[in-house]
Amino acid sequence: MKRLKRFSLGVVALSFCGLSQATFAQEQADFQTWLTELKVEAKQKGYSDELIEKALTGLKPYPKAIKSDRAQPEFKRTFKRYSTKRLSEWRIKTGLKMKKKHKDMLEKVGKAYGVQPRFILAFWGLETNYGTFTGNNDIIRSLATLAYDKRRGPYFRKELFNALTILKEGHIELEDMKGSWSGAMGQGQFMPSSFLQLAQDFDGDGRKDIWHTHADVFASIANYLKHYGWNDQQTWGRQVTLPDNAKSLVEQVKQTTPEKGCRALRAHSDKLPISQWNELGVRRLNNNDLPAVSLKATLTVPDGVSGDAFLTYGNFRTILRYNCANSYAITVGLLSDKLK
Ligand SMILES: [Ca+2]
Repeated sequence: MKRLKRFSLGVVALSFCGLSQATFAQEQADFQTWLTELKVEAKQKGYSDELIEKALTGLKPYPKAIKSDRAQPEFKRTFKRYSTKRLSEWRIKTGLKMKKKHKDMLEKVGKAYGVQPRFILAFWGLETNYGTFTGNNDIIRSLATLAYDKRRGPYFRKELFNALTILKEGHIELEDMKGSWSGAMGQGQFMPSSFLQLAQDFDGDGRKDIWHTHADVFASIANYLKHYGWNDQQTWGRQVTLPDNAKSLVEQVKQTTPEKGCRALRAHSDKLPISQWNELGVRRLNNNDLPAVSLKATLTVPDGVSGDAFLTYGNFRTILRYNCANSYAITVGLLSDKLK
């Protein structure tokens, strides 16, 4: 939820780490000056004095927020390593348990939004280990740190005000507004802007509680997917085998017109009908023909032609709206398959 939620920052230039003591003190002082100005703007935007005082007074930057920013695993590891680690026995077993435990609610939400429950489970499982690890950082503090940082300041400043709006609307108490270093919150890791746009109050108690209420968590994830074009009559894609001429095949189907959407799509082939992939010698993992469906798919080989190969469909693009990284999106798909 990265436009949701997250997006990749690349490297942040300014840092609180590795500074000399004098520079560090100066940096802290600059942050406090910046914070004072922020409070003035918050007042102009109509947030109450009480909220501003409570949420912003005495705030200190989180050095960790900037440090962690440099280490987003979905961009640093090979696909195989990233995916194998996440498709652990624990995650699959727990997912199947959760599927049983929350069957009624998952089915109800799935029907209401048009998303197969196994995908809701897969996002939930990958984002926060089924709600057991949602991040312990104070969201306002994380966002203020990144808003102060020059690299992506304007984006995070907006998210900081969005977070204040969430507090103002009473969905969560300040003390409980926890999440990741980058400001992603709750069991589905929504950025504040995504929260305001897409989070759901599915149990109807007046609060969109993506931290503690399963109904709201599931419905928010499903609504996010629905908003970005999910089609519950289709799956995400599949792992395939390539013919002996894999290398020349991949060359032959190279993207001619860049596909619109997130950057990860640049690492995909042209979009071809499944029947054509079949003619080109692409097969299911068990070497059977691909299904005879009239779908178009792109081929992607995240670790190169000698690594795993995948055909991806429309829903794969929606998964990328959650997090623009092929490793992430394929892993969501593979986990959902395990939870069928
Ligand atoms: Ca609720």
